[in-house]
Amino acid sequence: MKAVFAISSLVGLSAGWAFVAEQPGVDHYLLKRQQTPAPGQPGGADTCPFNPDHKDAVPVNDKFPYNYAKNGLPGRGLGGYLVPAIGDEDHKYIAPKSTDIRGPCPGLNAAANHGFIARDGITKYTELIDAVQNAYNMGYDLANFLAAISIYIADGDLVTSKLSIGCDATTRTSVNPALTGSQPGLDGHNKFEADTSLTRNDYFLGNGDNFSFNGTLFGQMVNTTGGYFDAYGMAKVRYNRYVDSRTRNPQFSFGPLAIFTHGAASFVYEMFPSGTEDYRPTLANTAAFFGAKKERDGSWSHIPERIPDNWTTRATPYTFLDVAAQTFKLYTQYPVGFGGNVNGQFVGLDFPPYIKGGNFTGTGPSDFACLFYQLIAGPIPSSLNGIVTPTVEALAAALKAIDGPQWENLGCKIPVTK
Ligand code: HEM
Ligand SMILES: *[C@@H]1O[C@H](CO)[C@@H](O)[C@H](O)[C@H]1NC(C)=O
Ligand SMILES: *[C@@H]1O[C@H](CO)[C@@H](O)[C@H](O)[C@H]1NC(C)=O
Ligand SMILES: *[C@@H]1O[C@H](CO)[C@@H](O)[C@H](O)[C@H]1NC(C)=O
Ligand SMILES: *[C@@H]1O[C@H](CO)[C@@H](O)[C@H](O)[C@H]1NC(C)=O
Ligand SMILES: CC(=O)N[C@H]1CO[C@H](CO)[C@@H](O)[C@@H]1O
Repeated sequence: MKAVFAISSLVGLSAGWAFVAEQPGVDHYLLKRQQTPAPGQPGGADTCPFNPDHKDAVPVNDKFPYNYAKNGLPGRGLGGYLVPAIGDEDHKYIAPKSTDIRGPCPGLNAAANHGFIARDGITKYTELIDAVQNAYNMGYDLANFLAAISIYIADGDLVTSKLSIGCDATTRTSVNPALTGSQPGLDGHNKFEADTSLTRNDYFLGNGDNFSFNGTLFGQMVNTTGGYFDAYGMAKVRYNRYVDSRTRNPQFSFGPLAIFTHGAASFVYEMFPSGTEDYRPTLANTAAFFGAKKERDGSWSHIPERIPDNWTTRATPYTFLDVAAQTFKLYTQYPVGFGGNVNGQFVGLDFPPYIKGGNFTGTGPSDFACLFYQLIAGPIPSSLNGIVTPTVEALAAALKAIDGPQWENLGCKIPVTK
């Protein structure tokens, strides 16, 4: 009986962690999709830019305070200011050099091009949390959650707390590459980077390039939304991207973590719009953040991401619960199945109690909040330490980082054990 329990709880768990290693008795067909690029492939260590001259981002100061977020602590959360501030040379736009790393997140790429993140694209926990608060007025809780999940669990180093915002830069992020193994950075597929991204190819369909901007996909997004990227247009875009991947990608995988792609879609209309345009998600503004440049023939090419001129942040912080609410809003317009393609057939997965047979069973935004939380907080038996990634230490570090009273009133169906 005990053994059966152990195995079934592991199955539920591994459905959440697309990157659980092979375990006897575990139905792992959907779990092995995490891919490490082979030598020479995009995203891998040998093709990753190397900048020998790493300089940390310049912190905000009394003259140019932004949100006054420093040292990984909560800032003021008072938005509506110009970014970059007039006269702030440290945070002006500079195009990345060929030795600088950029990746799948337009928000972080733009932050690096403006020096809120180290310009070489190798950042660390505290710098990342400061950067998104100061540059975008992202809420501390959300900033912390995203930083924790990306650095501690998915793609970075537990000891140095360093993260590459793109390809594998293990030699610079890891405390000891021989011990930690490779740290794929944010490009790492099916860790935090997922299929069905707005403007990035699926890993499989793109021959392993899942992080470069794809102008055709941006063009589709423009067409679908009519160039006005609100919650209704973006819900349609998410749905189209899902259907396209599920239809064409034999390796299609949409696990619980993939719902973050819905969350990221909300950033387009919640984080990018400018107060100087009444917070309307316009084409010119959105294109600047994505680094999308319209060519004469109507196609979209890529230039470095930048914060548009005369741009002001959202007024109130964009919080974790805001993302859960927007994820719910996007998802419920076009509910889609969780799971993956196996031998030409879509197979739904279970992630109790929020996903059953591929169906999301939640009834409100807090269920998405709880699902997000459970992705970090789901207990992993310590006997599996070293077999599963993330390790128990990684989960513990992430849980510690995001822990706080904000979770207590959510009423999640599975209480989180601390
Ligand atoms: C700690 C903070 C952040 C982390 C770790 C992070 C990480 C990521 C990652 C890994 C992706 C790729 C997901 C996928 O496969 O689709 C992504 C996508 C995205 N992120 Fe971020 N991000 C952060 C903050 C931000 C901010 C502040 C913004 C906006 C100001 C932003 C906007 C976006 C958008 C729009 C996408 C979707 C891109 C696309 O699908 O083409 N992110 N982010
Ligand atoms: C961009 O996406 C389109 C649509 O999925 C695809 O046909 C095309 O091959 C992609 N382009 C590149 C350069 O990957
Ligand atoms: C967007 O619509 C225009 C006009 O109908 C069309 O020419 C173009 O090919 C479309 N772009 C994409 C990427 O579908
Ligand atoms: C910046 O935005 C403000 C407010 O909309 C506007 O009055 C001003 O003309 C803009 N300045 C520039 C240089 O675009
Ligand atoms: C979800 O539920 C519906 C019935 O409401 C069912 O037909 C479907 O197969 C389920 N699974 C997925 C992955 O959609
Ligand atoms: C199909 C596709 O997207 N191929 C691209 C894979 O990535 C490499 C390097 O980033 C490109 O050169 C290919 O065109």
